[in-house]
Amino acid sequence: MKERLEQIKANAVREIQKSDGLAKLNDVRVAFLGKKGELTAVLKGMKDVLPEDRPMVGQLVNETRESIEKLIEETKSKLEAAEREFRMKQEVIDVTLPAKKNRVGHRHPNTIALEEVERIFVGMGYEVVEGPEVEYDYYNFEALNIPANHPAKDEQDTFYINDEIVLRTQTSPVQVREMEKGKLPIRMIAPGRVFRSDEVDATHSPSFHQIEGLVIDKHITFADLKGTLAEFAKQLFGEGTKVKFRPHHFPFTEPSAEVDVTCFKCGGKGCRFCKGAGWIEILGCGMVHPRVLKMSGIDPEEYSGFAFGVGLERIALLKYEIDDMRLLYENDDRFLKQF
Ligand code: 2NM
Repeated sequence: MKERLEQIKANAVREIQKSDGLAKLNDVRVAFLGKKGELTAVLKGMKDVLPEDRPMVGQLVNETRESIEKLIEETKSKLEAAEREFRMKQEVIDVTLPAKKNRVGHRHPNTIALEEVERIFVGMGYEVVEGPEVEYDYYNFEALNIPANHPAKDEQDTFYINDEIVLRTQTSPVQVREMEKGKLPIRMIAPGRVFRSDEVDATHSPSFHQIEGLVIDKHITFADLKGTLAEFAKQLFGEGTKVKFRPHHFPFTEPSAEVDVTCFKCGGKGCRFCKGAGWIEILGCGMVHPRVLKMSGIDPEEYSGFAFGVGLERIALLKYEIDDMRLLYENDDRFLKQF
C-alpha cells in the first residue's frame, strides 16, 4: 500500500511539473485528487485493508493528498505569475494617455427651433397635434382643395406609395383629421416631417419639417391672423420685429398671403443677411377656404378660421445663421454643439 501511494505521488509530481499552463494543471488535479481520481480510488479500497492497519493507511493517504495539493498550489502560483508577466509584455498600456472623454449630446438646431415655436403657440393656448407621415391622397390633397391636375400632385414632386397613398407633402392633413372630429373651436399646431421629391442643395431636401397652425371658431377674421403672426414674429425674432403680408395663392386658403419679417440683423435697413431687402420671407398663411371647411364637415356660414405653414429648417437656418441646410442633416456634433 505504501509503495502504491509513493508511486501515485511520484506520478503526480511528474505530471505537475510537466504542466505548462493553468488548464493543464487543473486536469492533473482532477486526475489525482478528483472524485474519480487515483487517490480517491485508494480511499475507496480501505475496506480491503486490515482493520488494525486502517489508521496508518488513512494517515498515509492524507499525507500524500496534502503534499500533492501543496505542490499544485505552488505550481499554480508560479504559472499565474508567468502568465501575468507574459500578458504584461504583450499588452502595451500607456498610462499617460488622456482618459476617454464621455461626450454629452446636444439638442439639434431643428429641435431647439421647434421647442421655441411650440412654446410661443402653447403660450397662446394652442394644442400640439401630430399625425401620420404616410397619408391618404385624400387628406394630403383632395380635402385641402388641391385638384387632381394640380402641379403639386405630380410624381416629380410627391413620393407616391400607390394611387391612394403618399408621403405627406405638408402637415395640413393633420389639421383635416382634426377638423373631421368635429370638436370646435380648434386652436392647434401640427409639427412634423414632410416629404417632397426635391434634389438636395443648400436650401432643399427631400425630407424636411413643417409646422402648420390652424384656428377655427366663430368670427375669426384676417385681423386675428395678422395679430397672431405679428406676436409670433416678435417672440421668435425680437420685440422690434415687424410683419408684412403680401398677397399670394394657396388652394386651401382664400385670401392667402406670404409673410415677411423685418431683418433681425439690420432691423430693416438692408444688409448682407437679408440681401439688402430689409425683409425676410418666413411663412405662408390665409383664411381657410370655405370648401375645405365644408369637406371636413364644418359649416362655413357659422365658422371661419385661419391657417399658416412655416418651414422648421428655414427658421433654424435663419435664427442660427446657418447658410447650408445640408449641415442640419450631417449630424456632426462639432457643428451641432454650437447652438
Ligand atoms: C400653409 C399656408 C397656408 C394650411 C391650411 C390648412 C388647413 F388644413 F386648414 F387647410 N393647414 N395649413 C396652410 C395655409 C398652410 O403653408 C405654407
